Amino acid sequence: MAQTSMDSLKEQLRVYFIMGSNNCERSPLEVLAEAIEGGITMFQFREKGKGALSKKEQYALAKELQALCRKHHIPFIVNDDVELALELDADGVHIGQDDERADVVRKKIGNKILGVSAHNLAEAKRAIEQGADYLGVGPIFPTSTKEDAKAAQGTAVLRLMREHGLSIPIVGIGGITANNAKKVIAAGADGVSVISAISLAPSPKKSAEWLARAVSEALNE
Ligand code: 3NM
Repeated sequence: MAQTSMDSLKEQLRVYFIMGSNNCERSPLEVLAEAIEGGITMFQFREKGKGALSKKEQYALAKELQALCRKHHIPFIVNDDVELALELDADGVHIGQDDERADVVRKKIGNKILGVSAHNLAEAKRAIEQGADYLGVGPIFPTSTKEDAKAAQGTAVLRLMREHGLSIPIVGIGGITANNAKKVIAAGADGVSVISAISLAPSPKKSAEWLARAVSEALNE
């Protein structure tokens, strides 16, 4: 990836909001609209786990959320489902270690954004070799949002990746809030990705604002 596009991806990853209908207690569209008002910089549609919508309902919701993102120039990324991402002409796809290999997905999506979850240095290096544009690294802190999440590993994993010279854009994930976001950036991440800190917040707008402020302060420290 060219340096300029890597730099702009790093900016887009500052406050990366991830959500599916089952992460919200009210209308996902309202939650996303408020999160956008508060300053999120990227959005991932992740309809997974208990209470997830049927394929048909997923498509309809994804279409609406994507339209909102487009209106506000927020990149719209689809979790796991490469076919859905292509059908919607999404801006990118995010895959985990149990999904198709990153190089296979890269061939299918061309130059769309490709994010890969990596839990350790070896996974990170392999994802980069296979064509990832950015990495989601976690869980940094304990999370109850992902049923099969691994044990929290703290910010040390981010430092380790930077110490080994990995310059790819990285977001931390797992249990991140406005109160601990600075630690994630200080350890080497370019941004934070969150589900519940925004989706379940009394005010998604305020929560997004606080996260954006914490990230921007930490980047300037
Ligand atoms: N992936 P919350 S942790 C989707 O470690 C996801 O790869 C993780 O939710 C990983 O911000 C996680 O509510 C859940 O803790 C993040």
